[in-house]
Amino acid sequence: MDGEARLASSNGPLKTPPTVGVGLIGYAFMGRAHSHAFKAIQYMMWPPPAVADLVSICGRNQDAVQEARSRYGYKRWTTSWQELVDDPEVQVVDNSTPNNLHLEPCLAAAAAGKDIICEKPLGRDADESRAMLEAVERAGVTHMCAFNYRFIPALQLARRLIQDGRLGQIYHFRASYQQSGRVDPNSPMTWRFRRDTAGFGALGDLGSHSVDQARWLIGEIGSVSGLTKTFIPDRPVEAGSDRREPVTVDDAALALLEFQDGPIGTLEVTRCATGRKNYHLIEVNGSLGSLHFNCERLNELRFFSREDPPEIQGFHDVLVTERAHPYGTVWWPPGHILGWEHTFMHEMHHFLTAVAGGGSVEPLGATFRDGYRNSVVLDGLAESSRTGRKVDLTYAS
Ligand code: SOE
Repeated sequence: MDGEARLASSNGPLKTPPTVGVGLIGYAFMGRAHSHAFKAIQYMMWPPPAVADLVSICGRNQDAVQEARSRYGYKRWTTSWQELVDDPEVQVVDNSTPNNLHLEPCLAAAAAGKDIICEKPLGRDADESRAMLEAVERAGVTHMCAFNYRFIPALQLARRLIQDGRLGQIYHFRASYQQSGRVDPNSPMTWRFRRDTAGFGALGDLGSHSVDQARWLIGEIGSVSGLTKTFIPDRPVEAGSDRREPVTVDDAALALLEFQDGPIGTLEVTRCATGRKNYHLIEVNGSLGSLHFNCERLNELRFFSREDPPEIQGFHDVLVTERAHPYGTVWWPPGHILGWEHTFMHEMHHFLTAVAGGGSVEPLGATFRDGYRNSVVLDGLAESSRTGRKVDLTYAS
């Protein structure tokens, strides 16, 4: 159970939790997920480590940010992230912006002594991620890189089984993250298809999750061989337009991984797996057992154990909603399943716990060091694809 979710039961004593002032930069997809989580935590997880006081929200479009303010319930809005960072009521900066806007606000927030949660991937490359890591370490603030899949109960159970030795010696890690939301060549450009705004394509957006799971479940990655590919070279500048703009990132990436402690792994990430929605397969094989997880079946973990009697050996489907499972005591009765948004509630609960206690989010949560090391792997994979050679990874921190 080390480092795994342990929460108070919903019948805890009545207490007045402290409040923490939150400033959110970026109001779209992740801003919405984070805001919902901040607000909903106390409905189910009482007493919360801290109640998020939604102080300020920032975005570039004045009309849209004003609408988001009233919809999510922030006290004020601004179009200047610097103003949000300088706001004395803001104790925590939540950076939910596109990847090119992670660096500067995070550096400023650290310099202002604010605790920070930043969306993944941390930087557009390892240099940016390292600068952010050094800034938060210098400032001594609490920091978290928002790898929300660490907060899926089934994956926390997987980690527990691996750490308890139920899989024996680990041989293989396998991740395949497949989406198809942008398989249509006429689906328009967004920041996700530009190198200057995104850094990488599927590799950064999806691959960073897979690399994080690899590191969190198995351990540090020592070398990588990779191949990246762009299938759709240009896209309409906006929906319905005849004008097209070049895509400057990958649509898909493949990799071979060698872990420092011996296991080997494969990685496949793609935005062009027609029919797949958010299919994130994770498999681990060890000398005693195996695990299988797919994000489209978020509540389930398939487990094979050679220690089972021979006549019942086979993959068992575990519905990870029992009281004994991670987060099992705070949710609905067993079998009343959880969804994707709950991962953000678990994540924010964990982050607020660290903020309230002035501590770190590790080992359960991802720190900026995890974000930096993740970037080193992604950069190595891209370099390997360019050069056709295996890349031995070095971590400066
Ligand atoms: C992209 O479609 C995306 O939303 C990622 O940005 C998220 O990180 C991932 O969880 C789901 O897919």
